[in-house]
Amino acid sequence: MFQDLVPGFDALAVGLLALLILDYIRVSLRQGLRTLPGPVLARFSYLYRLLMVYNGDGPANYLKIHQKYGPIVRVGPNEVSVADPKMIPVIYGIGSKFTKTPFYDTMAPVYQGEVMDSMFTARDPIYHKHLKSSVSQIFSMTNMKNFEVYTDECTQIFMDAMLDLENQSLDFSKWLQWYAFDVISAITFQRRFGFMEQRRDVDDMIGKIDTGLQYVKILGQLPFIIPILRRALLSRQFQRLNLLPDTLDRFMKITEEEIDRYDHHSVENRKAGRTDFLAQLREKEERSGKISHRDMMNHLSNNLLAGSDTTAISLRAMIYYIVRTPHVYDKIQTEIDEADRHGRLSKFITYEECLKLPYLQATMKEAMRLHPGVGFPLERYVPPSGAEICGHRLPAGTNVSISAPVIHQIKDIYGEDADCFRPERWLEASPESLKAMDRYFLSFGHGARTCIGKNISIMEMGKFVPQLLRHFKISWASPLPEWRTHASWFWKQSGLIVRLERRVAP
Ligand code: HEM
Ligand SMILES: *[C@@H]1O[C@H](CO)[C@@H](O)[C@H](O)[C@H]1NC(C)=O
Ligand SMILES: *[C@@H]1O[C@H](CO)[C@@H](O)[C@H](O)[C@H]1NC(C)=O
Ligand SMILES: CC(=O)N[C@H]1CO[C@H](CO)[C@@H](O)[C@@H]1O
Repeated sequence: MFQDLVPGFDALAVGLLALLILDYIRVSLRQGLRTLPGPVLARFSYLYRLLMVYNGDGPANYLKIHQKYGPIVRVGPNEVSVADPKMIPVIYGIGSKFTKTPFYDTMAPVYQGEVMDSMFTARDPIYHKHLKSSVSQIFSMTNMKNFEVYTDECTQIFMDAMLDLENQSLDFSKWLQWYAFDVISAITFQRRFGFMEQRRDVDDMIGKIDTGLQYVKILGQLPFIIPILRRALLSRQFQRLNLLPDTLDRFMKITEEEIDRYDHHSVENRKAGRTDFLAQLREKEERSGKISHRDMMNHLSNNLLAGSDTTAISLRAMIYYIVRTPHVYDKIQTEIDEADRHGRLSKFITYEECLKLPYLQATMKEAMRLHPGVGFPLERYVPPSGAEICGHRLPAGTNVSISAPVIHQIKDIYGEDADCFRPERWLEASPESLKAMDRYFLSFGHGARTCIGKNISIMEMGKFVPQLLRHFKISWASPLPEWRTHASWFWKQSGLIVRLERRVAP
């Protein structure tokens, strides 16, 4: 009987294997994709995508495949990476029908047992519009002056700590993140987590985000797992198993506490003239209608998640490139000192004042060009009508993406020395080239889903960096010649070891 069954098993196994192979071949020959250049493994399997990002070198690997295969590369069974700047408005432009892919589901938090898509993760354009409409005014340029006082408080704490730690080797990768985190929480609900005061990762909050990002990095490459995981995350049994660390729980709790605190003291708050994000949202409700508690939680917690790592990365990039490029350091220092001598800088440099430091602004852009905060491709679906991308007709549902680190290296746009740190390029460019450099600058994304927090981060960095350079001389103090970087969506750096020495402004 057993022998009778074995041949049957064999036939079944062979049959299944044949089906699997046929399926692989079918996938690899997918209409519209089979003629695209790219590595062979990528046609069959998501493994290739995973291998490209696994070690944290995604940005360099995406650059490499485009150098090898050209401006359009098939990077997965149904995934295409594009390095042609002319396609940026097509894919991401306002009015484009390309929506976000399940990749973004990996970053949605869970609140009260239900997935809570944020303005950043939302894939449905209607839901996205609903979320955006209640907050967009708070992110406007004119509203930034209401947030300056909160950043100044944090800057004071940072500077005091630097005086205290004068001449010692400091891990600035950590300090800048502590700063950015405390700033965004102060702006959001007038509470600092206290990273700078305690000089440590309070409640392991940063560590937990990092752990979460490792999941994003890996699971985001394996889209067939995402819906399964999403369902699992919501099941009671799974939550009891506690397999995934509660990465975002702590943020949700704090956000909830802060809403409570505000609501219990709303009269005092109003007298005290609070102008943080939470206070402004509550005031706005009186003019334009109630915002649900869930949406409130959504907006506030999303500020913390979207606005801390990104700004920290960009601050690190600025400090790193300034310190490692002496002629840039000299020039920026001269610009700051000159403005200072002429009485054009307040005790805390204001947003308005920093916008009048052109070399500083160019340095900020250049640092973000070479090292964008988001190092991964920004994935979108081709709409139901299909699309013409780089001369290829791609079918509906194909996933297309463009990566900032790849676009920012294109010599036709950024110059022959696109791989060098040279802020001058932003000041010397002809009006037409400058327009292209700006239009294709992808550090904040592009178009319909561009970063809404851009004004906050430009304000924050523009005020902080000159304030620091005004009062301290920063030098490289690491035994290693470089920092280290690891991209898992965010392109984080470590090993930014420096020493600060107090200086007397001339
Ligand atoms: C230098 C700092 C920052 C960088 C480099 C950055 C980068 C980005 C990028 C690349 C996107 C688009 C992502 C995509 O297309 O998938 C984005 C979206 C977003 N960012 Fe930022 N960001 C920064 C700061 C902030 C801050 C401070 C906040 C909030 C306080 C914020 C909130 C958001 C939100 C809500 C979105 C989604 C917008 C939408 O889809 O409508 N970001 N950011
Ligand atoms: C920043 O402020 C300017 C001026 O108010 C506004 O046009 C722009 O939309 C703001 N940026 C974002 C991303 O909201
Ligand atoms: C730091 O170093 C400078 C120059 O070496 C010195 O003048 C200063 O006193 C030192 N400060 C402290 C707090 O050690
Ligand atoms: C990586 C990714 O999100 N891939 C998606 C591409 O599109 C197909 C359907 O068209 C999805 O099933 C994949 O998950």
